[in-house]
Amino acid sequence: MLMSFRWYGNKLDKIPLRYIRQIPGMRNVVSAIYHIPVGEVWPYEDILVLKNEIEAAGLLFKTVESVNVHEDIKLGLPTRDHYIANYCLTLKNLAKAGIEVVCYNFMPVFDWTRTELAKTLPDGSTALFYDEKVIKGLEPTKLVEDMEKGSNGFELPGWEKGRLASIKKLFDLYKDINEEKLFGNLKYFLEGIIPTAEECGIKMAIHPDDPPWSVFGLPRIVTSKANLERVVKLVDSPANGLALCSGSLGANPNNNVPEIFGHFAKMGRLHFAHVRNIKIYEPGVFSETAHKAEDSSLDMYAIMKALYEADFAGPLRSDHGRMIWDEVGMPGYGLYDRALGAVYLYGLWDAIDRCTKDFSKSV
Ligand code: DNO
Repeated sequence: MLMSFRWYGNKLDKIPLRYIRQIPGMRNVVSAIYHIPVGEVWPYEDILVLKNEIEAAGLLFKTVESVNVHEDIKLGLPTRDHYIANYCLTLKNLAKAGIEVVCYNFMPVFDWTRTELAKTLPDGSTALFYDEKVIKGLEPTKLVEDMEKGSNGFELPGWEKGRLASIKKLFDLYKDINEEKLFGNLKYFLEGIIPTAEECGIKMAIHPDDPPWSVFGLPRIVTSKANLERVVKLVDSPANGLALCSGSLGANPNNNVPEIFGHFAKMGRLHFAHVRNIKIYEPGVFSETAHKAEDSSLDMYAIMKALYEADFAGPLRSDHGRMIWDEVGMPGYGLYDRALGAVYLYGLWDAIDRCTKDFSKSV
C-alpha cells in the first residue's frame, strides 16, 4: 500500500508540500494539471514541472486524479474521437513522466454532489453533507451556486467554473442518454484508450459515482458491485481498473464495502483506494465523519483488512476530511483531518501487519 495525499498544486492548494511530507508514513502525492481545459492534451513539460516540485519535497508523484473525460465522450457525440485521441496523448505524456495510475470518473455533468459543504457535527467540526430530499426540490443551477458559495473561495475539484457554465444545454443533451447508452459510451471510450494505457504501462482507475445513484435524473452507472463487475469486463484488461472509494459506494447500505474492496483487489483490478467514513442518518441522507466506527456507518478496520489480505500494493489516500481546529480550507480537502485520517488508516494497516506476522511466527 502506497500512502498518498491529494494536493491541488501550488496555485490552488494552500497546503505546502512540506506539511504533507511531515505526515507520518506519507509517500506519494496525488495531483493533476489544473490549468488545461478538459479535453485538451496535458503537455509533458507541465507534468514534469509538477513532478519535479513534488519530488523536491521528498515525495513521489505516481498517481493522477483526475484526467477528466470530456462531456462529448460521455454523451457519445461524433466529436468524441478527437477527445479520445487527446486523452491517449495525455496518457503517453503521463507515462513518460513516471505516472502509474490515472483516476477518472464517468458521471454526467456533475462530479461528486453534496447539499451542504459545512454541516456542523456534534463535536463542533463541520463536514460535507448530502440530503436527497433537498436535491429533489432544487434546480441544478441553484446547486452550482450553493457549491460555489460554500467553497471558502477555493475552486472545488469537479466543480470547475468552465465545466459547469453550460449546464442547461448539457441537461438537454442528456435527455436521451439512459444507463445502457452511458455504458455503451463508456465501452467506446475504454476501447479507445485501454490499448494506449496497456502500451505505456498506465493503470486506469474509474471512480465510483458519488453518491452512487442518479442525481437530478441524470444516469449514473458506477454504483454497485454488479455494475463495477460490468465495467471491468467492458474491456477485459488489467489496465481497465477501479479507484474504489469507501465513502461513495458506502452511501448505499446495500454495498458491502469491505467485500467489494477485497473482491476487486484480489482480482487485480483495484488500482487506487480512497478510504473515508460516512454516517448514514436515513436512506439518502449522510454526512462525512471521522474514522472511528462508533461515530459512523462504515468499518475502516474491515476495509483495511480486506486490502491487506488481498496484498493491495497500489496508492491509497485518506479522502474528504472534516474541518477541525478552525482550519479554513477547501471543503473536504483541508490538512488536519485528512492527516488524522491517513494516520488512522496507517495505524490499522500496521496493526494488521504486526498481528499477521507475529501470529505466523508463533505457529
Ligand atoms: C471529490 C473526488 C472526486 C474524484 C473524481 C475522480 O472529492 O472524490 O472529484 O476525484 O470523481 O475522477
